[in-house]
Amino acid sequence: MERVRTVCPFCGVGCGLVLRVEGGRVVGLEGDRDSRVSSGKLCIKGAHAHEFVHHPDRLRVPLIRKEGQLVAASWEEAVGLAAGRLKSIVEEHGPESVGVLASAKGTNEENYLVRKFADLVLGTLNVDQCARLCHSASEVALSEMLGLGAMTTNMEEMERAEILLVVGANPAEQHPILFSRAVKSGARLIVVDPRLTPTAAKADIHIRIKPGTDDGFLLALIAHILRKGLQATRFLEERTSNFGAFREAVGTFDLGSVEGYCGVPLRLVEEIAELVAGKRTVLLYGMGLTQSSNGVSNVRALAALALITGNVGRDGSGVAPLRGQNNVQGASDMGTMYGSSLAECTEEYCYLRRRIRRGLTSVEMLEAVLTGEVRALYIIGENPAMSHPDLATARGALSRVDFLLVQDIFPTETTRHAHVVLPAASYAEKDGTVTNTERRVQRLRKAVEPPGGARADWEIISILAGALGHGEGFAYSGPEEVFEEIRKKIPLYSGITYGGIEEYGGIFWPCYPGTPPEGKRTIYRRRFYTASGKARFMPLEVFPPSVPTSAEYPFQLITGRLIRAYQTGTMSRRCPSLERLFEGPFVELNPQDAARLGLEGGERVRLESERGTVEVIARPSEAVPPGVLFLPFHFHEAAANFLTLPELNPLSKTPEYKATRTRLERL
Ligand SMILES: Nc1nc2c(c(=O)[nH]1)N[C@H]1C(S)=C(S)[C@@H](COP(=O)(O)OP(=O)(O)OC[C@H]3O[C@@H](n4cnc5c(=O)[nH]c(N)nc54)[C@H](O)[C@@H]3O)O[C@H]1N2
Ligand SMILES: Nc1nc2c(c(=O)[nH]1)N[C@H]1C(S)=C(S)[C@@H](COP(=O)(O)OP(=O)(O)OC[C@H]3O[C@@H](n4cnc5c(=O)[nH]c(N)nc54)[C@H](O)[C@@H]3O)O[C@H]1N2
Ligand code: SF4
Ligand SMILES: [Mo]
Repeated sequence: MERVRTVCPFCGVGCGLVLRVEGGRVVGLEGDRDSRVSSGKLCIKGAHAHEFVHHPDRLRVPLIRKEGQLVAASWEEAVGLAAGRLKSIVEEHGPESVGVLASAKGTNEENYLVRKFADLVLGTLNVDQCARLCHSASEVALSEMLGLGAMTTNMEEMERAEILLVVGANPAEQHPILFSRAVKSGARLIVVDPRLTPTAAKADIHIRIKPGTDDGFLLALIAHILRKGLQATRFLEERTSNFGAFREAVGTFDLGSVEGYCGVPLRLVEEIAELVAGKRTVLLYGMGLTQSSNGVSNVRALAALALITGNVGRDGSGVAPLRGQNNVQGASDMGTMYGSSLAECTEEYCYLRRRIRRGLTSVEMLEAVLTGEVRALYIIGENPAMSHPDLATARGALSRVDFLLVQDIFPTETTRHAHVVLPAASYAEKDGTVTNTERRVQRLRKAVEPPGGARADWEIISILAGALGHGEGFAYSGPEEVFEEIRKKIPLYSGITYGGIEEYGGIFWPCYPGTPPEGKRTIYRRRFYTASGKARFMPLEVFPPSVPTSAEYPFQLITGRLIRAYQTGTMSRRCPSLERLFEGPFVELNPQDAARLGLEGGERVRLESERGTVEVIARPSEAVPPGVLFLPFHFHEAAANFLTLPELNPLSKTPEYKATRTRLERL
């Protein structure tokens, strides 16, 4: 039996796996004891990550649409068709009529090639990926304030923190191994979440905040610290700019309003403010902050709190956006999220940066299909027919686009609309690198051959480029050669090599030829990555929650996740050990609301928003407060995004997945 060390394909923690290979098949796995991330531990998803690899549903051959049906085709025919359609659409409607969605499931090498393909071969700025639906508020706020849209710290520092302040994230379910590492040293855990999540259940203090009011709460913490004079004065003087104006603006904040606005007693605000100001604190956060019409202002407020308490760039502290997908950090570093910080990218890499217009973002691309502005979509490893908001509109766009090319490992709700489907290799079938939530670059290693005729994404992109007359710019012997090009183009990665990753068990970016060979675990120790080298305060505003409930739609719906399911379910729901735990799509509601509606639990109910309806089983639970519903977005049987609204945060272009006014009726 052969054992192949690689990285878990699910979340951004990046735990190490050892795949057991027999007769060309992955027959099992165990946690990699040598992994510097996980020391052999795995959560329930990682422990079953081999189960989808040989699933009979895997796409094995290219498919093309003939007379309305997707039928098997040769690579030659499928690639010829795709290249021909892309070419003619670009010629007829211009390069900006093509949109590309890249994949946070792809490696760094693959994402780099997607960006290069969009820039050089298609000439379109419309490149984006799921980070837009996720942490783009962090990209916006952290890069303008600190310089880079990434975690400032790492898991080892979390173990040295005295306080862990978790806002709008549920790492006990969504980043389990990171969470168990962070809490093991006994730091005080403060969790801000309207729901009593498994994370909140472990907290010393759980703030059951009113949904959508985090900017007010964070500003109240800041205002109290400044009023008491507890700020880190020397740090603020030496390392930050704009503090004066910021302080003045905060001075007018009415601390007395916090209880009514956020539902948090002032006494608790004061207690938490004093803890954060006085102790080494890591501020961890997630989708509760970013998937909101207030997303950017929420993250600005959180980063400002870290700055005024001096909790950046020093031991046991930091700002920690919990990045979602296994390679969402890397995909953004490679430039597939248009506008991601790439603070130091060289001119030549950003082929199109000099152009003034910005590209369309993920949700905007589908909207642009409906106006005729976008005519072709190339979707690699994303499933917008489940993950985008307002699915009726999103699916309408997918069914109307002139040409849809989808590259995935499984048939999905999105491939159903495709004109051409290309079968991709999974994580177990390819080499490359992925970057975890700590900025740690690790190696994926090929364990088995892809099924049938499936090919690695990097290879497919090269083949397509060749068919479009750009063979020479995409002729690579393998991922390592692509990585060598990345090193030359993206300075933050310039000191990283495959050999170095092997030697040090992963390398943190920034890593330059001169930096310590393991890269920089903690950034901003001496300077920020802004032009002046100082962190920059941004003005803070408190925005009311955008869509208040009404008599017609009396509930606020939060959509989110469960520990045993992953995203749109394409992979996790094909792991029999995880799917066995599936109890059918459900909505959680507070027992008081259930009683008022005459529900005992187990009944079928219809949820209805201004956009659509879904039918699920009612599950009364104290985990949600009265007036709030919780619906996981993993179920294709009852896709939560039929309910969500298409409105986007104007700066980050992230949908408001965490607040949809909804009505609930017994069926
Ligand atoms: N098991 C599992 N793990 C995953 C994933 C998965 O699908 N399944 N997906 C991965 C991805 S891509 C991502 S982005 C991460 C996401 O990881 P998290 O950020 O933890 O994501 P969510 O669970 O969607 O939302 C976090 C919390 O925000 C809370 N919340 C909602 N509204 C508000 C609010 O107004 N204020 C506050 N303070 N909190 C609020 C919700 O109750 C929820 O508990 O998880 C990654 N890990
Ligand atoms: N209502 C609601 N909606 C949400 C969210 C929410 O909290 N609530 N969260 C949002 C967030 S944070 C995110 S990140 C998005 C995720 O949205 P998506 O990225 O659209 O969802 P995934 O299910 O992660 O899709 C990944 C796809 O890649 C495929 N895949 C896996 N490995 C490979 C590979 O190696 N190559 C290729 N080519 N394909 C591969 C999988 O089969 C799957 O179809 O959803 C967003 N949507
Ligand atoms: S915590 Fe994330 S990376 Fe680690 S095993 Fe679980 S899903 Fe995989
Ligand atoms: Mo995400």
